[in-house]
Amino acid sequence: ENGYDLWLRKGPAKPVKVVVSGKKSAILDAAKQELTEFWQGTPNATIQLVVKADKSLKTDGFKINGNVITAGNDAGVLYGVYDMLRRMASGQSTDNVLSNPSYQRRVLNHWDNPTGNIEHGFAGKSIFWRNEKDSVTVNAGDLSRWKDYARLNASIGINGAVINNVNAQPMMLSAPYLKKYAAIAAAVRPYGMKIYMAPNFASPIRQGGLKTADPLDPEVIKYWQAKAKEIYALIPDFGGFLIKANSEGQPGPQDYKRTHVDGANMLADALKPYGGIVMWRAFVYAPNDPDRAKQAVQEFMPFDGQFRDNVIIQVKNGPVDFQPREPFSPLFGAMKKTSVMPEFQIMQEYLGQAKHLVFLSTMWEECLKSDTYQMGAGSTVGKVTDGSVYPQKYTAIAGVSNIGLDSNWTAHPFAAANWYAFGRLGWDNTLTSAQIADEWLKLTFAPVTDEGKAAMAGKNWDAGFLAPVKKMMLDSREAAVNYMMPLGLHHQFSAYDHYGPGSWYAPARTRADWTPPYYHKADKQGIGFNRTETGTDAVSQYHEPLSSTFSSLENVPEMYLLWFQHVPWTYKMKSGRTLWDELCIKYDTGVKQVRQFQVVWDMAQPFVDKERFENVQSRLRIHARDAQVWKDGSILYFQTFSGMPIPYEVERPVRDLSYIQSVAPASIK
Ligand code: BDP
Repeated sequence: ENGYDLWLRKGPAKPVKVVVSGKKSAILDAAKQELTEFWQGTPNATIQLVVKADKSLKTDGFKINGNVITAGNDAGVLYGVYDMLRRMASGQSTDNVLSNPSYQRRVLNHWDNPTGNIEHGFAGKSIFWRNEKDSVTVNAGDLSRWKDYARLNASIGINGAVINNVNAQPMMLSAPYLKKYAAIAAAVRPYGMKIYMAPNFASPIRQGGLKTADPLDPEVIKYWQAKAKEIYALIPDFGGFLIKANSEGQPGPQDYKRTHVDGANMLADALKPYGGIVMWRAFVYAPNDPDRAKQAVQEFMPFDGQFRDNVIIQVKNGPVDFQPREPFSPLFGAMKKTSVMPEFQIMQEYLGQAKHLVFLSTMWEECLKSDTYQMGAGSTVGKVTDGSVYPQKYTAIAGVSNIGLDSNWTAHPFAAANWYAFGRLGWDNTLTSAQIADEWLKLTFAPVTDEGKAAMAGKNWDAGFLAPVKKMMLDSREAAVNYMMPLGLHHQFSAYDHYGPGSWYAPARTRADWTPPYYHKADKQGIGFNRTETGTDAVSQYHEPLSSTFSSLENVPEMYLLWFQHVPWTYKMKSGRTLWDELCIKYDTGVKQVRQFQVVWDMAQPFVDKERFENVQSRLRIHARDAQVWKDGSILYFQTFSGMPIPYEVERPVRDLSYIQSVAPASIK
């Protein structure tokens, strides 16, 4: 197995009859074809696919009752088909199923550049672009790859993709590129997917030749209206724009003394006649502010209620930047009159990239289930973004993709579980990670061919493979937190590659908020970022009871301790140990967990094909080595402040701090 089929692997199909009641369409044809190619149920069964209005169904929702799948729209039928096949393959019932999506728009964000490189892409080049400039071409290989991409997405409910980087190039709005967007849109349309674009805010100047990109300038307004018209003539179901404005050097309305509202509403007005939306990112922060974590709320709250109804503010799960652990962004609980959507990062930029085995579902589940207390207890991040706490005309969720041209799409075979989990949580934000891991493992590794099944005869797949590997997945993100940045530490990476440890990294003339010491604030007394009222008071951006809990040294959950507090090295933790001892033990625990993952995987060998087994095994070796570097480097560096001995139950460092510092920031390979 080269891994290309991911969770859509198939054995020889059993014969099945499919009866469709609905107007003929490409999507219904796709639904029928998937059933015919994948059917493993009773031979010669008749499956009915029915499109009809049903008040209990939202757009894309479906019902399954025995052999009948009903939905209000064609895409709903397709999702129902995939769900039926998944249920049959993972041993779940297909009776009385009623399933509606949590979010209307379930969108991948590709950070793909027109050069073909992907920003923090770890699985090869872009599947969409390859540095073609003025003659943008499409070949048969592209078409089949895009079709498979769309199928994989549709099978987990993803119905949209922004196919270029948020650090955007103006050429994306040029005629040859628009033609390619149209070709990609056509390839994914039969699977219910829409294409979106991340345009550069300065495109009126850099692509259109105007003197300004001021959103209130009449020529600029005309430019965007004309672009919208041009795009929709080519792509009638174009989804809309995603904008990174005035952030990390990207242009935006503030360059013209205008506001986020001015910029977002102008674009929203241009897209409105065609039903398009604007996803405006809240990831904005300035180097001169004492606390980066506070800035999104400061910048956006004054505008609550002023955005058009086709604007959604896209908010990263945490207030800083996709760290191994952050508390949820307070912006989720703040806005009440503006649509807000979560942005997760599927690519493991800060979580070991394609080298570490880290199942991110538990992290997203933690975020979605966090209570914001926006309208009292129970206002979880999931509920304040899916329209159930306050009405939003549009609801959406975004995931930064980890997909590239590698033959198995995501390089690390287990990274595909993160793509899968994003889709499943976008469909149902109350799912548990345990269920998602269970499904993914069954679909990805259970034997499907006759030879595969024969090879597994007499072996106990559930006990020998499923249970231990699932546990490994569910523990893997906490392990990464432990060996990288436990107890609420964050952004401790070497330089910009965001892979290895670098708590010491602070070269002259680098923005403070791009260096780890800004975040750990270690000194002789202790460690941690004081965000209580005696510090930056970021705690006040959370509703009660959270603000008091996070301000209290006794009550703050220990997993967020050093995020919110500067704590003495000798402080007594709940375990009875000092903070210093506890910190050392956390790092060490993380390393031990990864060593155990190696054992689990080696024991799983009889159940896995050679190619995927060896792929994962060799990545786990790198994972274990680098986890140890994280532990050694971090403990030895922080020891220069605490001056305290490493507790005896912790494995002695095997590398010198000076060695680790000399190879970072080039990253420890
Ligand atoms: C950071 C990445 C940077 C992205 C930025 C963003 O390091 O490459 O451009 O996020 O989300 O995590 O815009």
